[in-house]
Amino acid sequence: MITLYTQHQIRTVQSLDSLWQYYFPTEGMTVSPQADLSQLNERKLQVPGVWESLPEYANYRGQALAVKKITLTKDAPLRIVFAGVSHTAQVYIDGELLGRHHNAYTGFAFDIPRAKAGEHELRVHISNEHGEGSALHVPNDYYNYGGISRQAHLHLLAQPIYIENLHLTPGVDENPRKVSAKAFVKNLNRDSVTATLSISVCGQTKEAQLTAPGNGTSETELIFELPGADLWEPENPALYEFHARLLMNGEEVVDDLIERTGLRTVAVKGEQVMLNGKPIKIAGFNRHEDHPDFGCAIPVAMMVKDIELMLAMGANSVRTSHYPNDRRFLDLCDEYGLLVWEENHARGLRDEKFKHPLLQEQCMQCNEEMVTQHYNHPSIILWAIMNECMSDSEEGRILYKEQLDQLRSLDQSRPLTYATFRLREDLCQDLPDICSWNLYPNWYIHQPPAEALDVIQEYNEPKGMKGKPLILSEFGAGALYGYHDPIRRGKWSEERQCDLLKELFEDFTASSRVMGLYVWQFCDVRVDESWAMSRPRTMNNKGIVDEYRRPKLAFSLVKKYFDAFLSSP
Ligand code: ADA
Repeated sequence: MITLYTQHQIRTVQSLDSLWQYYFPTEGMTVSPQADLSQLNERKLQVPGVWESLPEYANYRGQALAVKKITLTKDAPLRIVFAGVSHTAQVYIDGELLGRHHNAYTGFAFDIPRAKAGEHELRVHISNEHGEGSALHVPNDYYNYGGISRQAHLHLLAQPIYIENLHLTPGVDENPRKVSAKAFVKNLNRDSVTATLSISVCGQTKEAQLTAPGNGTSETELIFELPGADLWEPENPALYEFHARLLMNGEEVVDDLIERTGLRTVAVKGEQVMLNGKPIKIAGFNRHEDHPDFGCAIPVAMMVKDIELMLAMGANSVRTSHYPNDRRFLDLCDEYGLLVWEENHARGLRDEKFKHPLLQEQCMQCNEEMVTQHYNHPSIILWAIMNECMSDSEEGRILYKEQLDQLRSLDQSRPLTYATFRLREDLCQDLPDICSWNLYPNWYIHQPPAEALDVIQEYNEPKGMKGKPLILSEFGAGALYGYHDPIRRGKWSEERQCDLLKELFEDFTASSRVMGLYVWQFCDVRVDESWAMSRPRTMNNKGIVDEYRRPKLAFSLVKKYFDAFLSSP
């Protein structure tokens, strides 16, 4: 999908990031994709962007049409790429349906093998509704925005055959400087096509002949050894661009794709996570993609600010709670050397929500798109699924196992985990490579943090956690920015948040069993109105900075404990 670095020098790519015309229904919350636009409320909205940025649509949950005129100067095969539409899209060109996509947090694309020169209307029907069509986008402790929330591009292809993806896997023969480069070439022709794949990196070029089946995809692997290359590690996040080219008749370059990665290996060894063969400790934040001015469509400059603030607090990692993130944020993590826990889109789906008939299908699709699109980011050191869903039921175990097996089939180079809070009832601890727990002692329940940790070990070491790395994937407390209560130190005061975090850090960092810590959460975020009674301001206020990234008192406390934890053996 769409990145911060240039992915094509041969293929022509046009950004569609600009003001689009949005059309909202005058009443109710439905609008037909073929609606007469003159009967609708027309507004301008930037892409990427969300309609909640428009004052009159700040609370709008419904449907809208986003329209963009495009002009092609010649007949050409066309690929229309969306890095994310929140949360359900139907894409039309000149009134013809190209396809649908569900889920705000993964990208998608549609191919038009022979688009005609001239002006065309691109029309996207968008819904951010809650309803039976979505098992994952439900009223939740974060907000489901509406709009073309990530970038959009037009790809003008030279031929109806192109390099769809290039997966780079360091660690061949357990050598991080030995890299598998696997190219996926998609053929839009009816008949099979033979071509030459050429891949260059660090002055080396290798080629292979391939035959792409008609209306199908071929997979071609080349192996590179880069003996003089730097490894990717937080202290030196060295990155390398692999330039793949597709040649016809052995000489005419018809397409290209540049993918970037870092040479590193990640593995689990006993209770440790190993990066390039060395044990690491993890200290970081849970971060939602959320901002009061931009919703989930956070500009890159804001992403940079978030990373700088996390680093200023001594973090070396970020958890993409609770969905795959924008590739540009992952690019920044690659460049900063910030380790990433990336997870699929599922939060707190239990009981009736977990039984939703579309749950597994929508999770499996999200898993496939997450891994396929984010595969090359060296900063992603682990994949996760199903935050606080039903890992405490036999039915749930079946779905957890199916999803973890799916991830292992897609990527053998990263360990897997899931975050649970079912201290005594979890039934899946034998399934992941790493065991991860969300704990809120002394916030939701009165319990000494050390006791919670003891319960986790007592009940779960015998059930599969023994001998695996242990991450505390969430812990924290709430505070309203600017609410000070230095004497009583009542709940929601910044002082109380400091007191509770101090207790949590003291107990959790005292345990040599814990190799990873993620504070819940980096910044305050908007939540669904249905959560308002337990969420002052209709916000989740457990941020260490508020929604405008203004630091609370706990900012320096977190830094103190992160620094101590990461510098201790
Ligand atoms: C859970 C959940 C988070 C958030 C947190 C909280 O652990 O995973 O998304 O809701 O609790 O603030 O209570």
